[in-house]
This record gives sequence, structure tokens and C-alpha cells, in this order.
Amino acid sequence: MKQKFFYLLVLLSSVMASFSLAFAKNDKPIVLRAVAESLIVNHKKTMVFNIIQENGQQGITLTQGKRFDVILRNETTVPISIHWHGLILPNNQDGIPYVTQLPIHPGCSKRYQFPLLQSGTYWMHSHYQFNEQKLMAAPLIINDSNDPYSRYSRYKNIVVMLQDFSFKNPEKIFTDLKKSANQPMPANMMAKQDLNDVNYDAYLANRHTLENPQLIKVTPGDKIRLRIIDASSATNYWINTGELVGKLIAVDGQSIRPITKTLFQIAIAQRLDILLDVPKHEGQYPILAQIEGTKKQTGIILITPNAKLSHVSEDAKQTASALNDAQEKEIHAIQSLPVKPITKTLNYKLEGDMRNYIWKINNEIWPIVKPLKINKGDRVKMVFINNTGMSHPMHLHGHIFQLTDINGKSLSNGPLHDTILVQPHTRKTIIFDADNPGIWMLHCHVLYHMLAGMMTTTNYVNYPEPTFYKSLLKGKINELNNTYEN
Ligand SMILES: [Cu+2]
Repeated sequence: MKQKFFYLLVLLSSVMASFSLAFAKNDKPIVLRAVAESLIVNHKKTMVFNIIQENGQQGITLTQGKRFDVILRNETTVPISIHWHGLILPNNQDGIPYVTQLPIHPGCSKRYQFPLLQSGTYWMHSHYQFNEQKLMAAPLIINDSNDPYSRYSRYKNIVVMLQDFSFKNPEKIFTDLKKSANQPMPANMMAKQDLNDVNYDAYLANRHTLENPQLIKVTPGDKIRLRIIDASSATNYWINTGELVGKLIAVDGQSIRPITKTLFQIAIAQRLDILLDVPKHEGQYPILAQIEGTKKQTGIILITPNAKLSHVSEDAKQTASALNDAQEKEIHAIQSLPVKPITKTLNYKLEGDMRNYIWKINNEIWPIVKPLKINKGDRVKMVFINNTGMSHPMHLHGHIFQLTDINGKSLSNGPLHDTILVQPHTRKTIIFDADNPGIWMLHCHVLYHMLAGMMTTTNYVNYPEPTFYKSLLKGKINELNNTYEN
């Protein structure tokens, strides 16, 4: 009897121990390390940034409905501030220096916690100065157990992160842009659309060029879900799936009515989820990304076990055109925003002063701005009017919006996005519901345009403004230097 009781006790305590272990495991935050590491590009060794877990894995894969619980550690020698791009989250978790938090000092860390409301392909990148150009970015994937194309199914998930790379220091790229903008432009150049500001040394797909591409082993007959992320600082691409016909099923993490073809457009900061069927025979299948307005391309290579690898050139046969609105007109959201009257209209004029390489929104240069305001509960209409000769990938934080109108032509069931490319001399209208109070960044995702002033915030009425944000808007930037999270 006594012995039985003892065994029962042992059993009970072991059950309780395993319960608490399971709990502890569940509760444990994921550590993300912002690090500097070496990378070989064009046969040259260079230092870049990365965001990795303790096991070395780049970025994170999470599950919808679970909590985002991350301890971000700055193991670099520069201040950082990481933004979780495309996520609907509480404003103070958004990772924006001097707006939602202070930068994280080298050697310091900060914990981020919030429920994961979405699923799909997202990413993270530093929002601090030039960090992003030095590759401080990583994938952020959220799986959904109900998604028929998720990792819970027979689909093999392959993330392809596209980045532009220069050996030149990004601060130098920026000052050179300002200098060259001052030079008079030849008359024949004036009329042309301006596509690429920066002449990069390399274009990377998962940190490889096509000269030494990432080879991804696949089996004949495999079903693939590509998750393509344009994590470039200033480059838009044409995605070419080549021999394999792609089925575009989601854009910016939002499901769409599938579109089947081999050529897709991706603008800076956007994501495309594309399904592919690997043929039932051996072969190599390059997935290419060609830079708009050039012949240059990058990409990864899917290869079956017994296929012979043949070299894919970094130069395409033909120059790619500029991205256009054809894909946007073709995409239909699976779930549109519910019909509701507009209660607030905000106009954002995108302007540039090319002579001084200054980029503006409503004639304001960040951070000296007077943000437009919305009320919680508003159905907001935002109109982007691009009066410049360059396209601007406009990103609104903390919300998903629907594209409803291009140049006065309305779209039915237009695509949902967190970032849209506004073409030169084009007007695009988006709508969203103001259901997430905060001070939300609204900016061009071309890093150099953003740093040259093309950034503002859209503020909810009565949302408390942090002291550092108020100082920033007053231009008291010197007071903010050397203030960090602690
Ligand atoms: Cu721009």
C-alpha cells in the first residue's frame, strides 16, 4: 500500500515535471542575434550584418495564433532597431528608432512580445540609418496549420531573399547621390524615367550571386512553395520561374486568387508566394530575379540529385523594362475589405528635389513633419500622388490596406498589401480600417529616398506621443544622440 502510494507520487511528480517543462519550453523567448559576419562577394571578402538565431538559422519561422516572443540582442558595434515588416502589432513593438523606441546600443538587448494575428511571408530589417544596406535583414515566416500550402502539407517551403550589395560604404553611396544630383543632367536623360539610383556591385539571392549560386536540392515531382522577399535597399525585380510555371498565391502575406505564369513583378519590401511543380525528370531549374531597367540578374537554382549543374549567366539576354501596374490589375484579393463609407481621406504628394537629392511627402522632409491624423474606427482612404520621375514603394506600418484605384480607374477586389509601388506621375488610392492605434510610419522603402526625407507618420488622435518622438519632430536630434534603450 505504502509502496503503491510512493509510485503514485513519483508518477504524479513526473507528470507535473513534464507539464512544467512543456510550459517552460513554450514560454521561452527566441533569441535573435544581430551580428556582423564575413561574406564573400565577387571573390572578395567583406563584412555584412545578419539576423540569426542561436543555432545559426537566419530569421524565424513561427506559427499563427502563437505569441511572437523574441529577445533581440545587438552583437554588432553599431546601434540597431529592428522592424517586423508587415506585421500587425502593438505600436510600441514596431521597432522604429525615436518613434516607437530608442535604438538598441551595442551589447544590449530588447524583448518583443505580441500575439501573431497573421500568417504568410514577412521579413525583418533594421530601420536604423544605413544598417539595411549592409544586409541587416532576415525572413519572418508565419505558418498556419490550416493553410493547404504550408509546411504541414506536402509543399516544400523555400525562402528566397533578394538583396542589392555594394562594396562602397552606404554613407558614401548617399553622399555621392547628393553630389551627382547636383550635376546638370543631359537633355536626353531628363525625359527618361529614372530607374536605379545606385550602381550596385552585386545582387544577392540568399546571399549568393549567380556566379556562385545557392543550389537547392529537390526531387523530381516535388511541390514547392517559393517565398520570395525583396529585401533590397533600392531595387525592384522581375521574377522569372523559367521552365516551371509558377502559381502566385499570395502577395505581402495576403492570399489572392491564384495567377499562373512565369514572369512576376516584385517591388522593394514586397513578398510573393509562388507554387511550382518540379517535373518528374532530372534537371536544374533556375529561379531568376532580373533588376528592372537592366540585364543584370540573380537567383537560386533548384536541382535534382542526378542533374548536371550548368552555369547561369549574371546577364540576361534582354534588358528588363520598368515594373508596371499590369500585375496589380490582375490580382484579386480572396477577402476584400468589407464595404464601409470612407470617413477620412488623406492625400500624400510624393515630391522630389533632384538637384539636392531631397525627397519629400507633402513638401515636408522627415523628421520636420506635421503628421496627418486619423481616428480609431475610421475607414481611411489614402491617396498617393507621385509627382516625381521615380517610382516609390510606399509602406504603411501596422496595417494591411487594399488598393482600390489607379489613376482614377477603380479596381474591384484589388490586392491587399503593406507596400505598394507608386509609379512616376501616377496616383494610387488605398483603403484600410483604423483599428490599431499608434504612431505609424509611412515612407518610401527606397532606403536613400527615406533617408533623404521621404518619410512621415500617420497618427491616431489621442495616442500618447513618446518624449523622444516629440523631440525628433522638433528637430532636436542632437538631444537624442547617445540615448538608447535600457
Ligand atoms: Cu522613393
